[in-house]
Amino acid sequence: MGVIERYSELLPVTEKTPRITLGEGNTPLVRVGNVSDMLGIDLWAKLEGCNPSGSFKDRGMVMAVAKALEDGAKALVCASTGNTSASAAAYAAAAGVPCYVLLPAGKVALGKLAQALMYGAAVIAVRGNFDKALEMARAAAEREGFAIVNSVNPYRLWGQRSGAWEICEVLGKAPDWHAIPVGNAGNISAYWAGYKQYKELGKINTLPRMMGFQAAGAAPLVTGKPCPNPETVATAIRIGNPVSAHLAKEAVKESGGEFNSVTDDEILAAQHILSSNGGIFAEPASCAPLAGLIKLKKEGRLPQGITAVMILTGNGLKDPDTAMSQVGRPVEIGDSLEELLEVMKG
Ligand code: AN7
Repeated sequence: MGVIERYSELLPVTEKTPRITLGEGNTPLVRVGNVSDMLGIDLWAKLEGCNPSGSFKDRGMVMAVAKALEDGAKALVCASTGNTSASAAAYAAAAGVPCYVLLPAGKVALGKLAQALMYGAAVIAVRGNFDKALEMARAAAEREGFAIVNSVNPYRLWGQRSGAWEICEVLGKAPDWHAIPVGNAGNISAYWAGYKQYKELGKINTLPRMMGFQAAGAAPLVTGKPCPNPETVATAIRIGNPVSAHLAKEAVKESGGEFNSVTDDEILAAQHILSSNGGIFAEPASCAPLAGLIKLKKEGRLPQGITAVMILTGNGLKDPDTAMSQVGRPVEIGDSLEELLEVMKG
């Protein structure tokens, strides 16, 4: 059962909303034992890379596309740092509706680009950053009457609330801390709305502190002003002027949380720890929260014994180039057993 059917009572769907799904949602929430011990907390990872297109975007995209179909949209448009385009292209393909995706030229991870092209979207590389591409996508959608499926589309945030509901269902409560990467700032806003909705319904008694982590080179919510030239290895969150900044600020303020930034080196170190100590391969942007928790631990600002959930927003396989730049190459041998045994001795 996908997000729409599973949560139809909590979402703004009608009888006319098509129950489309690619099997999104219901992703694993796993305890990361080794890293919990290292940090002195109870750390859980929400594996959003297990969604059909490999990122959390599918939760909201299924809603946005279903609503676009309900409204008779002729085509979908989005700008993207990669994952939104992969997700939009997938659901557009399944729904049989054309999809235009605008990408910052040369700044999208290889796996995501391959996805958008394979799913058959019209892929347009804009010489400019994501913020510029989004401005153009919105203008084109308005001019042509196409459905914009970026998180400015409120149905995206509705669907993304489902992540919070699932976490509460598995833990039987809300976590103390919710640690999440922040780019265009939609997901942190959606999670906060999801937790609040569950509290209002009496399904949970407490709310988490919303801890939003940005890359140091693209940290407008930490510095308090737009970043005209965002730059980071975590290309998914290479965003300088988040459209949902106001909602995200509200979420952080209301929850007593904070925004913080982490350097590219800290992000890559966290990615390596998570994969080699935790067996979980998440893309660089997804590792910003772990990098942030490690940073706070070093600063003595990580309360010990708390339950924290980090949202691993995208699959590590999406960005093979960054991963390969961080690791060695395989040892190559001939077809001799002796040689193999020699190599295995190290
Ligand atoms: C892996 O795909 O903005 O703060 O165009 O791909 O809700 O934007 C991606 C964002 C975190 C940030 N982690 O979420 C896009 C895009 C990953 C992401 C974010 C993104 P938001």
